[in-house]
Formats: sequence, C-alpha cells, structure tokens
Amino acid sequence: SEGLQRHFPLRCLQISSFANSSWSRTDGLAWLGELQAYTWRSDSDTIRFLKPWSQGRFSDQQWENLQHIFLVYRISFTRDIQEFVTMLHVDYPFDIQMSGGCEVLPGNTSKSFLDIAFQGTAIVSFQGTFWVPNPDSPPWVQTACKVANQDQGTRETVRWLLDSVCPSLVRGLLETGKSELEKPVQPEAWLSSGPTPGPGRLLLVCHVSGFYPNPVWAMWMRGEQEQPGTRRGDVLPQADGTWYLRVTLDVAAREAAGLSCRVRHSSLGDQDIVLYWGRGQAS
Ligand code: PBS
Repeated sequence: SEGLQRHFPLRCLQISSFANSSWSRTDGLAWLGELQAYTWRSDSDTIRFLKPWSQGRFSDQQWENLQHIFLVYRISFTRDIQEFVTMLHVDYPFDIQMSGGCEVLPGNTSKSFLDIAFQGTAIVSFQGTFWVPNPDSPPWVQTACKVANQDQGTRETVRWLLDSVCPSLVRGLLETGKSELEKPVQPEAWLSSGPTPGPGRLLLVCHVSGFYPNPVWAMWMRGEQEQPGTRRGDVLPQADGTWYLRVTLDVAAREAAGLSCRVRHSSLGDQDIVLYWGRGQAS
C-alpha cells in the first residue's frame, strides 16, 4: 500500500576507520525504517541477512552479483582513499562515514541520497551524476571530488545503485517484511522513584519499554492536567528492535499522591496505559 511505502527508507551506512597507511577497516549495515536488515563486517566477504525477509524479492543470483559489486568496491575504496591521503597530505588517523539509500514514494517514484562525512562532518554528497563537495569543505575535498568525478564508470554505477537497484530492493522488502514492519508492539510501563532531588522532594520515574514503532507519548498527569515539569529522556533502542523511554517528574513529596503517568502508543488504540503513583511501586 502507498501508506506503508512512505515511511520505510532503506539506509545503508558505511563506517571506515583508517589508523595509518597500513591499517584500516570498513564495516557496513543497513536499516529498513527502524529495523536493521543487514550487517557487513570488515572481516567478512558476505553481507549477512539479519531478518528472514532480508533477501526481499531478489534472486540468489542477483544477490551474488550485488555482493560482488560491493566486494570490489570495498577493496577499491580503501585503495583510493589511501591514494587521496598521499596525494592531498591528509593526516591519519581518520574516519569516513557514508550514508546512502532511498525511499519509495507513491506513483512508482523514489528519492535517493548518498552523503560522505570525514571525522564526523559532512563533506561530500552525490548529486545527479557527480560527487559534489559541501560549500564549507576544505580545498583538498574539492580536489578529491575532481579526481573522483573523472571516473565515469563509477559515477554511472552509483547512479544505477541509487535509482534502480535500491528502489527495487525496497519494493521487494516491503512485501517480504510487511508483517513485521507493520506490526505494532505494545509497551509495558512501570513506576519507580529515582535519586532524591533534595530534602522533602521525590523524583518520580515512569518507564515505558518494548514498544514499536518509535513514536510514543508519555506524560506525568494530575487528573486530566499534563504536568509541564515532565522531563522526557532519550528514546533508547533495545536489542530486540523495540524502544525504551523514561519520563520523570521532580515533585514535593507531599504532592506525589494523585499523580499518574499516561502512555499513548499506536499499538494501544485509544486504551492509554495509566499508572498511579503510590499504588504498587516501592517508593
Ligand atoms: C577522504 C575522503 C575523500 C572523499 C572523496 C570524494 C568521494 C569519492 C568516493 C568514491 C567512492 C568510490 C570508491 C571506489 C571507486 O573509486 C572505484 O575505484 C571503483 N568503483 C566501484 O567499485 C563502483 C561501485 C561504487 C559503489 C559506491 C557505493 C557508495 C572501481 O572502479 C573501476 O571499476 C569499475 C567497475 O567495477 C568501473 O569500471 C570504474 O570505471 C573503474 O574505475
């Protein structure tokens, strides 16, 4: 369905660490929406499927071909970067990160992206059929792009991977992975007290764990009144692909009674989880 396809970009990440002229490693991983589907370790010649649906609708032969392209690419990339470094006098050690992929849009269209970062800062992106330095990149990056842009074969391959291979892989994955991608998982919630913020005060903690997909709403309430002092933690990934969140409230101990934590999530329909402070938790 169109609604499904919209929210599941394929994001392929490459992380390359160059320690000196003779040691480097390159690892890869890829996500469809919030779910990691592939991993490719530096010491392995094969891209590993992390989901039963990771092959999508590609045949074994198509995967073989794709894997071969990436294997050649990894060797060439490492060699080319080392040449750039010698030519352009860049200092070791450094990390290069690449992020590339696509999203399938309604009406048989797609949009794609490919960005490169050096030491954590974006320096280059692939646009149309060229490597383009970011406006504020140092001069050596512009030189590197000029050199890279002379390789028409690589530019064509990159364009083909982004415009043709990526969207067709994603279309297959949306079919083979549909039930897992679409299936919401309900959070569990519980209350605890955190480290005391001061004399006569309490830190109320509401834990929300195990939900999928990511957006969740959680608030400390008094009756229907949202408590503006609610502090939201970061949404943290868990090993099973679900998410964890905590929201806290710093209150005077005598005002804790009657407070509740309210949780809304797509998996719950309109049945919000409501937990009352003082009923059950060890405070
Ligand atoms: C310090 C950072 C500097 C950034 C510099 C600018 C960005 C450059 C990024 C270059 C990334 C490609 C590296 C490999 C490439 O240069 C080339 O050596 C090889 N090309 C490929 O493997 C194509 C696949 C690219 C996938 C990219 C996914 C991100 C080998 O090229 C040679 O063989 C191919 C066929 O295998 C062609 O014939 C090509 O013309 C030929 O040069």
